[in-house]
Amino acid sequence: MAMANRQVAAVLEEIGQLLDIHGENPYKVRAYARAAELIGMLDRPVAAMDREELEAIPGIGKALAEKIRAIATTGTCPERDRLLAATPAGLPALLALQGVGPKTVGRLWRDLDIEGIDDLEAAARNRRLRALKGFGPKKEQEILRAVEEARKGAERMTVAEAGAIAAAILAVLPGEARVAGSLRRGRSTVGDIDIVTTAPSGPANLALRALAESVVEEGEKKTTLRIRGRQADIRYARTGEEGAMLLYLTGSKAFNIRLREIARTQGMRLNEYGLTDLATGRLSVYRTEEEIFAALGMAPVPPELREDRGEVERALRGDLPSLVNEADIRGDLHVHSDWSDGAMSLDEIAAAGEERGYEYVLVTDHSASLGVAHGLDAERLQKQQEAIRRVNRAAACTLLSGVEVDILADGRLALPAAVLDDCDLVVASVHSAFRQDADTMTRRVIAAMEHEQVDIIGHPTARLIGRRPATAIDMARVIDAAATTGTALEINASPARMDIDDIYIRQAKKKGVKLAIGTDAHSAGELGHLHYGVALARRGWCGAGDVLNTRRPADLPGRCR
Ligand code: DGT
Ligand code: CA
Ligand code: CA
Ligand code: ZN
Repeated sequence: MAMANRQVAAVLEEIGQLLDIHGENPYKVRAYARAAELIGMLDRPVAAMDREELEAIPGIGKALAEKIRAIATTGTCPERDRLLAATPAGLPALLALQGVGPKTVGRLWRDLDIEGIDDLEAAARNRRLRALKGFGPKKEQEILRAVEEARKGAERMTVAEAGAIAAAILAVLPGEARVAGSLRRGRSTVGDIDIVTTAPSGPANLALRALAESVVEEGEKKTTLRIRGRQADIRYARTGEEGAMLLYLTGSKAFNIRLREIARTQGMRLNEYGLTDLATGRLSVYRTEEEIFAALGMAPVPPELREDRGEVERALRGDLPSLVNEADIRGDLHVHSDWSDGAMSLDEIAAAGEERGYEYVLVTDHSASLGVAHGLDAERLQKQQEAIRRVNRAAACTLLSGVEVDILADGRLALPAAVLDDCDLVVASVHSAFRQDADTMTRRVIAAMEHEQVDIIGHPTARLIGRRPATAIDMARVIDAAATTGTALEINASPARMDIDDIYIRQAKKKGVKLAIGTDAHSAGELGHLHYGVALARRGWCGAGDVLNTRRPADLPGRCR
């Protein structure tokens, strides 16, 4: 898997910080920081450069070039693996705290045995930090505030992080296991990970103990772990009886409560073990959720709909909406190439699209303006369009030529209308001046929609999960304007964005606004994030007809015809 430059840069920066934590030579530390900076600024993807080309970059020597090669192809290198193995798992997370750098983390570790955020909080509360030179009561207070802030920010994780932890747990469980909870329901963020397994609890608990950072609670029915700074609940069920447990642990809580009421009205009690007939006291157990829905006289409710937002009544009537499926998707509508900040060449995008069975991929590189590295100006966009035509002569997956044009602070677009006219489809996004007040931001985006050339608004709220809040944009007004201007709204499927969220998707759908799923992929692997966007569309009750990606190229809006 080829890594994008920014990913390689992040790993180099991480190595530099780890070295710094370990109190290594400052020159060595600085060399990594500088290499990260250099690679972040490069035009060409390092994944496509050989060792000699890398060594030709001033500031990158033989040893660094070798590591960069390893990182670009595998995501890591022996030096990083060695450092990570020598560092307590909870230590790097301290770097995220306001006012705490690598040198401080190193001293906290060596002098006070602090190995993570819990240790740090306890030490600050017990006034042990002031034992360190340069630390006083005021600094202790600052640290406590930073810990509190970090806990708030880190409360919910991205679906990618949750998915990776869930996969690690599934891999060690000695038996069948299913993901449940909000992760299975396809929510845009996940609080904790929930898993149902029919594995025997004894051996399973042994395996989990070896995997986890710590075990919060361990039992024959339920085990709770801390793993990679997150929490996971594992529930044990007997083979052949796991349907009720999966239904219960998938939730949501509101859905479960409604379902229990439905069971009550039919003279039954529903819990995580099955359905009990209240008249006879007899418990019936189920292997699948479908059997339980059937026993309640309901159509099976897809996990994405289980929020008690009207789906229970629809399921009882047997007329649940038919939802868009991943198989309906014909292409990706937001992908970056190495013409701006992506890692893939146009050929590689076409090949990756073909591999995924797509009919098309919309190439949407950044426009040139402040804030985005290596954006396209009018001239390079035209050149790219020519290049796309050349690629399309041979490719099975058609590249549509688009652009992700910046919506400037005053609502103007960063490229002239005449240039946008030559694009198949135009995505317009906010990448600057995120703190405008609600009215200014809302008018700004609506002004962009009023441009005849704009087909899709990219990541409408501009949030970055856990890092940047949504802008103050008034989505109700934006949705109305999307309906009147015929502009589609993006469902950005990048786990870091998940923008717009399910509630807005449903509002948009109700008003007849079309949704465009885009992965915002900067590398081939990220094209696989599409399913997160499909899950969001399903959570917004979208059918295939509501989603542009289900259309053939000739039926897309813009100038694709
Ligand atoms: P999260 O973790 O905040 O992203 O959201 P969930 O939905 O995964 O919630 P979680 O982990 O607290 O609980 C998992 C499922 O367990 C939840 O979706 C439904 C069920 N559940 C939890 N608490 C209750 C409850 O008080 N009553 C009922 N009926 N079910 C519950
Ligand atoms: Ca959960
Ligand atoms: Ca849970
Ligand atoms: Zn963007």
